[in-house]
Amino acid sequence: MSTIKGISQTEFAFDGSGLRVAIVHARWNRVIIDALVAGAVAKLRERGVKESNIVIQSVPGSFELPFACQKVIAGSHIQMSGGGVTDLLGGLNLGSNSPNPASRTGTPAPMAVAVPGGPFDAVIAIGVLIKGATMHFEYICESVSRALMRVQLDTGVPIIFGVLTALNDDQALERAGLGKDGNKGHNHGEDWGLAAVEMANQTRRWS
Ligand code: DLZ
Repeated sequence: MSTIKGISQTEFAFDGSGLRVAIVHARWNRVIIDALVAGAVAKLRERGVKESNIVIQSVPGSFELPFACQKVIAGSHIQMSGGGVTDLLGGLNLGSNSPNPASRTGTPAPMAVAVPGGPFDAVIAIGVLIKGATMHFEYICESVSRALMRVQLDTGVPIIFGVLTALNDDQALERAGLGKDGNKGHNHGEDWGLAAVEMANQTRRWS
């Protein structure tokens, strides 16, 4: 079925089994962030990305996303011992299927060890910016979107733009599938997971 808004499905289901994907997310507006990250991870898994090849890094706010993406692409990251989806700071609520117990309980991830990892095929940058009373929102939206574009063009690694720029809480909740009053909305994190697998595959073809 075609839609007016939102991502339309490709005829081809891209394979994620050979891919390595990083998710870099802000911690502002955490409930919404957690839902978006969980949506992205669910689609990555569905497309066959191995849990050990999904690395999650958090940063304080959306403003920090471009710098962190650049560093993550450059290869500086830490991986949880024990395998599973790697949540570097722990505390991320990925639901009852999360292989990392620390993620479910909200306690810090134990035994974080630095390991060299292979290059990332795609990075998903996730943030939730909600307009306030000042111009802060406009400045961050503008600079973050431009900088994420620059990082992907400079590095050649596709960055999926998972930054919600909402005018109010309800807009952001709806776009994370957490809408109220019978309108749950749609979790855009799922689209970002699919977009990462597609762009990673296409980048290999185009390179
Ligand atoms: C300061 C700030 C404000 C007011 N609002 C948000 C927001 O809605 N979403 C978000 O991700 N981050 C916000 N921040 C934090 C900034 O992104 C950044 O972390 C700080 O200014 C420190 O550089």
